[in-house]
Amino acid sequence: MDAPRSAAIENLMDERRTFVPDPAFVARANATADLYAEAERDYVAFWERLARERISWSKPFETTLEWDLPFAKWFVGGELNVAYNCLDRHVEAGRGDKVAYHWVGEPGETRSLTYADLLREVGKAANALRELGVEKGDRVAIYMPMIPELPIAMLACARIGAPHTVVFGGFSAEALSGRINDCGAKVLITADGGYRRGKEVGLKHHADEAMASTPTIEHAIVVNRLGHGVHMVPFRDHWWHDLVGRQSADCPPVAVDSEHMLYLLYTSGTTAKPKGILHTTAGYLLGTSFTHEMIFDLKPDDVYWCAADIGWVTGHSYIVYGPLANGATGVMYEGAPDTPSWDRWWQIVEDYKVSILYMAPTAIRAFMKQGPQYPAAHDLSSLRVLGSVGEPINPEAWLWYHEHVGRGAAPIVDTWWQTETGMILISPLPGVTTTKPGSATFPFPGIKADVVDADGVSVPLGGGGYLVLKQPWPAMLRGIYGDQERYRETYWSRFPGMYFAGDGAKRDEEGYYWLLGRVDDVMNVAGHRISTTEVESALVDHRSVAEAAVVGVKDEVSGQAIYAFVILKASGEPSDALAVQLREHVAYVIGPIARPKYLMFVPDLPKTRSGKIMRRLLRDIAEGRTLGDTTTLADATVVDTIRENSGSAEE
Ligand code: 7RM
Repeated sequence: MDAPRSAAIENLMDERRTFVPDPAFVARANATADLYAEAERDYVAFWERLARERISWSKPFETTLEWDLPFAKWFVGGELNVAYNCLDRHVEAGRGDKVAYHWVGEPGETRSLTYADLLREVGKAANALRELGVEKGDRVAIYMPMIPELPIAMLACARIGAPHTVVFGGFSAEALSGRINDCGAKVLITADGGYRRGKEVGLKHHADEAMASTPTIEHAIVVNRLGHGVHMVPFRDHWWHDLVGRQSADCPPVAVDSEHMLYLLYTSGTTAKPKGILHTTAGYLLGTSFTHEMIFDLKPDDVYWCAADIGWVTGHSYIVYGPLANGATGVMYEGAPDTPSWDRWWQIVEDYKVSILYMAPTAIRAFMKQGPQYPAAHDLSSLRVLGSVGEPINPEAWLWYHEHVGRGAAPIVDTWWQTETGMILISPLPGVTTTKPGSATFPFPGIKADVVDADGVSVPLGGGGYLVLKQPWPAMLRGIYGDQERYRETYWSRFPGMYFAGDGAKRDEEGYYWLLGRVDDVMNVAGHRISTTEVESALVDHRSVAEAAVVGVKDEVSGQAIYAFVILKASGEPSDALAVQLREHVAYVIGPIARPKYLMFVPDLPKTRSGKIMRRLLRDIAEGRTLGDTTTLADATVVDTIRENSGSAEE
């Protein structure tokens, strides 16, 4: 049980089930093991070949990589346009009639847009931005629900070289104005509102409140989604259907430098002000499109559905830029998975014959909680690849996804990456990689990762530590907007010469990577550094548990003690006896040191809009403090409910 002193995080779980690729899948797979060998020989030459093959350049690049740590420039000297690569070239090649998006609104209406439709709408929106005085380099803020005008607005910006910053529709006026002011956006594109859980959610009044304190905003464009009118400020506000509606569809794409800023996406630091993560053009387009094609095994006739929100980086890279650059047919859904009922997603899969489905573990666990009868009631036989992103996926959730959604046949790709990395960096390649439930498996070809101890020394296989990246990659962030010192400090100072992602990880004896959660969340129990992920997975391993979150709370004896918050499956009944049983279950599965001292049954957990559990707030609750920053919390009522019950934890 005693770990060597250098162990940064202990390795407690031992998952031994493996899934070998199906030979029929292997025979048709896009990816082959050769990719690893090619990238290993010379990663710069590897990306150079791909950039020349995959991107349509207005001017070819001269130098593949200039690496002045921590600043990378990829494909130096090249010029291109992202919207051209995502739209025009497919239409020019005769694929204008192919559907780019099947869109489903929450109330039930549908729209399908072909590549030709999208090109036309993007051209008009780009001309509208031009009319409002937006020029290459000017920033545009976007605050919208999940409607087709959202990707259209992003591509319109890309077409004229105006970087966008998308702000989640669920964020407050204050969050919106803070981001607008940080980047000095000139125009805001928004909507009157959208639909969520059967209700109308207004956006324009938040946008108005934000614009009261954003001196740089000159104009707003407003999509009419709800249709019963909102206050419009004369000369500042314009209806999308008026302004965009009257434009010509012809808007020549503006060629920009490879390193031209494509967008900013703000990540909320826990304490400090949000960081504007800066992404540029060519490397990002290459990284997202190539990983999308390989990791999801995209074929021309696939129907691909990434069920994320576009306001999250997952939507930027894997709903908009990667899939469109690949000419994919995608599904886009506006609303919640439980509206009007828990089989909404499975109905969409059946209706559109979705073949590739990409979602977050939080959604998988929510479906698990409801029970397998919902997916079982639908024809899901079209599904052939399943993806997971956003958090570690517990082995039990992985197996549930495999069995009840993938019918035991579709390979699962557990994809690790971040807003900062732009593209997936650790993932299986379907048809190549033997998977293990709960492991993101191996770094993508061309990616050099490692697990190091507190001194930055590589931890031998079988041990846990800090996940780092040791080589630049094309879609990496180019910095934090307006604060390159903070960029250096945040990502490159903990381990000199390495990018530190903030995540813990371990590798097993075969070199498989297992993500262990944020290192800030690691618990220290009597000198043992225990990851939240492993204890949570041990809880979810119990047949009654759908989801769990654990945190370390101050303890006089052990320094910290483990406090578990548990959501039961619909079939489970909370009881003192079950609480005891669950704590023993953890001790049995991974060892007595990890047995939670406290356990509380909860109906829900505090999460961000992208579904990540906010353990920081759970710590505040468990230790009886007032709550810290809650601006990114998806549903504020959840913490109140937990707080009211927190006196009743089992000990
Ligand atoms: C894509 C995204 C990044 C953080 C990251 C991790 C966690 C994401 C996985 C994962 C384990 C995964 N961008 N994370 N994917 N942990 N396995 N497959 O989520 O910027 O919003 O978050 O999310 O902690 O650092 S993000």
